Amino acid sequence: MKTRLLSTLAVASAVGIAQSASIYVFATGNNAHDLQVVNTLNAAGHSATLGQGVASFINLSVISQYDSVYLQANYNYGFNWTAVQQQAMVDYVNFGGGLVTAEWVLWMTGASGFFQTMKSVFPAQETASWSTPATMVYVQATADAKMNAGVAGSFTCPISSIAGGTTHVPSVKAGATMFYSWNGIPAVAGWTKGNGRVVNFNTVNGVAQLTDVNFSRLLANSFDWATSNPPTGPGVTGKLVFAQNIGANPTTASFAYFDSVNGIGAGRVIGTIAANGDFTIPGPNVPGSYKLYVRSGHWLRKRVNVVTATSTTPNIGTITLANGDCNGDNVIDLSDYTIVVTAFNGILGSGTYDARADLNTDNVVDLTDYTIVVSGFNAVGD
Ligand SMILES: [Ca+2]
Ligand SMILES: [Ca+2]
Repeated sequence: MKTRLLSTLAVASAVGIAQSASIYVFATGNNAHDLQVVNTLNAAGHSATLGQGVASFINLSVISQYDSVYLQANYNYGFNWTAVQQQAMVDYVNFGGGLVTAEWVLWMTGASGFFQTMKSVFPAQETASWSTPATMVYVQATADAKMNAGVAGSFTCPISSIAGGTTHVPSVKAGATMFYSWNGIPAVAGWTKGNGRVVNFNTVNGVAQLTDVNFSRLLANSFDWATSNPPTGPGVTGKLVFAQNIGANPTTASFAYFDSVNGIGAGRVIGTIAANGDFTIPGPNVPGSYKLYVRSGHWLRKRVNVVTATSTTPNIGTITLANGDCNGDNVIDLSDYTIVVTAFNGILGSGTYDARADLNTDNVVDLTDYTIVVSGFNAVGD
């Protein structure tokens, strides 16, 4: 672990990346492209993981363990997520996750009417207008230490085409920042939403672009920017109880602080959870009253009120998390029921076993797991 950490730091230091983000990369189905993306981000000092296909469901319990998500719709622009699934991504951002998008996300929003729930977190205006320029001249529009690090103030980049190449984003939304422009319109836009940050690119970010030294650095920088700096003040200590679990507990949970008065995000932490549920996490840099949201695995999110201190770490006691949210969208409903039924009688290592359905972690999906979903049916997390 130490060797890996040191080598990661050395790489990060060499290219000047301020922090190393853990990034969940949605798979496009084009392996050469996906590998190029992962390699590009890792070479810049990040830790990128190739995840599930972009058209399939968002598993919030998985992605909430990552600092940032890369949503690529370049090779697959015919799908839409349900409103509940989109809301899960909105929540992920509001609770501190970073989101970076490549085209055709804004185009799907503007031309196909997709992502109508999720678009509230996009800093760029959606559009149906596009073209296929062979190259684009990126011009720095707003100075930002993280976005600009190692990137020329103006550079010409070959633009990939995947059934087209570039959307003509009309403008950024009020409160958003245009970091780079192309012919005066937004090429890279970003803003802060809740505890999280979102960046929209107006291009498909294919292999030709990723082999350009300035563009590959800009894409890596966007994750550096989108990944919120975790708070470093004194936080809280406590114990998590994972309801109806008889096996090993999750080893991590995500915690997000929101100001209890104005509701503004005050930092997100991925905390380490001891085998007995004990945890100690850092807190907002300004001590005070906060709403603290906790979630982990297939347990619903829970909100508790906490008061952080100047130099001590108050014990907030026991937080019990409700079980049964197999697909991690913070609701226990028919989707979760179906996951359990589909995996029923599955034993660890057998064909039908699905860890998401093994709610009590005893390596078998049976009546106990079924009962957990049924008894919690229609429950919604905080
Ligand atoms: Ca669910
Ligand atoms: Ca079980």
